[in-house]
Amino acid sequence: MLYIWLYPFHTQFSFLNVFRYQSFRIIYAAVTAFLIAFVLAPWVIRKLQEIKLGQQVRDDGPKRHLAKSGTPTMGGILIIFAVTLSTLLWADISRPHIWLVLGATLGFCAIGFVDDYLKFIKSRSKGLSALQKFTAQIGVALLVAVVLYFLPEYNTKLSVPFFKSFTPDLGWFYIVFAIIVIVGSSNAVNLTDGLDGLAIGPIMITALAYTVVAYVTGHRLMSEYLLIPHIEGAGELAVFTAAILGSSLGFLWFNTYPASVFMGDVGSLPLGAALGTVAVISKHELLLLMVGGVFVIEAVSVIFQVLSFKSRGKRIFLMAPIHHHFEMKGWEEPKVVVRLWIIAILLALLSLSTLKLR
Ligand code: 57M
Repeated sequence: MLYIWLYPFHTQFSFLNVFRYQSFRIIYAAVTAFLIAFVLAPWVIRKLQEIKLGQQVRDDGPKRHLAKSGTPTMGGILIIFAVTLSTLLWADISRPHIWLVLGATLGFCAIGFVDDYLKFIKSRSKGLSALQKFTAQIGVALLVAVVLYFLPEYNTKLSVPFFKSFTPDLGWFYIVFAIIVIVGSSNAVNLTDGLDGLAIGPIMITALAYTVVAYVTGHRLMSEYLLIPHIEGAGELAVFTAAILGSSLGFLWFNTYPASVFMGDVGSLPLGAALGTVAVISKHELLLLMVGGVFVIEAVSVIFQVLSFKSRGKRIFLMAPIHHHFEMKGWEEPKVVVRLWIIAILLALLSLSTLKLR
C-alpha cells in the first residue's frame, strides 16, 4: 500500500523514489514483520495464557515432552498477522500474485484455527478429523490453482532443476500438481513442528531462498541471464517471503528452546501452504523438494515408518517423524534442532546453486 500511496508523490519529494525499488521494500517488509511479531509477542503469549490455550502433550512420545504441558499454543496467529500486515504495507498490491498468496495463507490459517479451536478451546482433543482437514486443504488449494491457471500469461510448463531446456508442459494436470505441492508442503511443515524452533528455522531458510528465487524470476534481465522463466510481477512475492522471514525471526525469539509459545496448526498449516504457493507461482515447484528438504525428510520418515509397520510389523525408526527418533536415542532437543537447521541451510545453498547450474 505504501508503494501505491507514496510513490506517486516522488516528483514533489524525490526521497519517495525509494519505494520503486523492490530491494528496499523487501528489506523493510522483513524488518516491519519482525518488529510486529517481536513487540506484540509478550502480549499475545499473556493473552493465550489467560484464555488457557495451553498445549496438551501426548504421553506416548518422548517423556521429556511432558514438561512442556501447558505451554501456550496458537502463536501462529501472530506470525500470520505480522506477515499479512507487512506484506500489505510494502508490496505492490496491484499485482494479483500477492492476493493469491495471501488468500492461500489466510485460507490455510482458517483451517488451522478451526482445528486448534476444537482441540484447545472446545477440548475436542483430536481437533478436525484427518479427512475433514485434508478436504478443506484441497478445497483452498484447488481455488488457488484454478485462479492461477486462468491468469493471463501464466503457463503450465514445469521448470526442472539442473535442466534448462527440459520443461514438460503439464496442461490442465498442472492444477492437480499445484494442489499436491501446496497441500504437501502444508502438511510436511505441520509434521516437522514437534520440537522448539524446529519448524520455524527451516521455514525462515526456505523463505529466504525463495526471496532470491522470486526476485530473479520477476527481474527480466536476471531471469534471461540465468535462463529461468520470467514471470512479470513475481518479484513482489519476494516482499511476502521476506515478511515471512522477519515475522518468523520475531517468533523464534520466543519459540527457541525452552519455548514460551508454540505456533499451533494455525501457524504451521498456513506457513507451509504459503511456501508451496510461492514455489508454484514463481514456477520453481520442484526446487521446493530440495530447499525444503528437512520437511521432506520428516514427511518421508513418517511414510516409511507407517508402510514398514503395516507391511512387516516392524518400525524403521524408534519413532517417527524422525526428530523423535533422535530424541529417543538420547540427543538433547537443541542438538536435534540445530543439526536439522544446518542441513536446511546446506540444502538451501545447493538449491540456489541450481539457478546457475543448468
Ligand atoms: C503435529 N505436533 C506435535 C504444537 C505445534 C501420522 C503422525 C506421524 C502424525 C504426527 C502428528 O500428529 N503430527 C502433527 C506434531 C505437538 O505440537 C503441537 O502441534 C502443533 C503443530 N501442528 O505448534 O501446538 C507437540 O510437539 C511438541 N512441540 C515442541 N515445540 C514446538 O515448538 O516441543 C511442538 C512445537 C507438542 C510438543 O510436545 O505437544 C506432536 O503432537 O508431536 N504424530 C506424531 O508426531 C506422533 N508420532 C507417531 O505417532 N508415530 C508413530 C507412527 C504414526 C508414524 C510411530 O513412529 O510409530 C508423536 N507425537 C507425539 N507423541 N506428540 C508420537 C508421540
